[in-house]
Amino acid sequence: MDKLNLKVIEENLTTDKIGKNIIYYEKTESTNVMAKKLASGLCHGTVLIAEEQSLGKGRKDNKWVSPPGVGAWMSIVLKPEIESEHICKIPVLVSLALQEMLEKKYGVKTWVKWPNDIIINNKKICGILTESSTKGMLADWVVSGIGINVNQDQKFFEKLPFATSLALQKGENISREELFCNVFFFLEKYYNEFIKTKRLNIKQIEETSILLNKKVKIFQEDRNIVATVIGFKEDGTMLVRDEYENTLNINGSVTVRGINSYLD
Ligand code: BT5
Repeated sequence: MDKLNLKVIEENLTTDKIGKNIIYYEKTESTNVMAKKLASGLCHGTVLIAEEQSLGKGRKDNKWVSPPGVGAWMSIVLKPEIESEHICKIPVLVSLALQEMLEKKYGVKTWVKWPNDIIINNKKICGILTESSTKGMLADWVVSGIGINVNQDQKFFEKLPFATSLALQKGENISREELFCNVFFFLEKYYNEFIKTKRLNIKQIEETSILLNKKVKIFQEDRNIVATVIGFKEDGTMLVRDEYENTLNINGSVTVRGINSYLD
């Protein structure tokens, strides 16, 4: 098995905070579960990395398949000094950072499937699971869980036909150490900017969205709707127009699918 070389990550790190402190597990249930347990005692920018997760988590009760040696399974502990109302912007910010990182560093055309997937060639390459805790009106900590499929081969995706890995897309194996350093760099860049302005770049969200102007199915807790995506808002929500011409504001707790399949 290809094992991560933490020394290589340390030597190539170009960030101030994110990734300076790494907690490494050969195998753990879920880096998000561990990060949430430990978050209060950890400093901003600490990253928990697992070679393998036995119970990797997606949103709600979804599972994230996380075999050893081929993925980038990580949880980043953030300690933003912001009012809790801004927390919901962080998953959007993380998706923008990862989208730009993949395009700039790996030359692959990528899209964001709001609110938490990164897409290449209509397939999911990365999922994001953000969990947080507040103290009064303020954020206490935010854990950004990121799963990137890096070096899995085609066989792995027989059971996940709507997903892919970076290696399959590039036609070559990818250095996971370099990828971690790239993730940390882009995340820190976006995070620092966000902390100054507390704003999201709507133009960028719309330009990188694979959903804009698409007719989609939206699965909410209490109902499902069919609607066309017409834009995104400064608070990280999505604007849609439903079949009755009502404009609705959708928050990130939903699942969005194409009319017939994952995307189409
Ligand atoms: C997500 O959830 O996409 C968030 C995934 C976050 C995973 C990271 S890994 C590090 C950290 N620790 C954790 O325990 N989790 C985070 P969701 O939108 O609910 O998508 C989950 C769905 O994606 C599943 O129901 C499957 O259909 C599919 N899936 C599972 N494993 C996958 C994989 N490796 N690649 C692509 N799709 C996958």
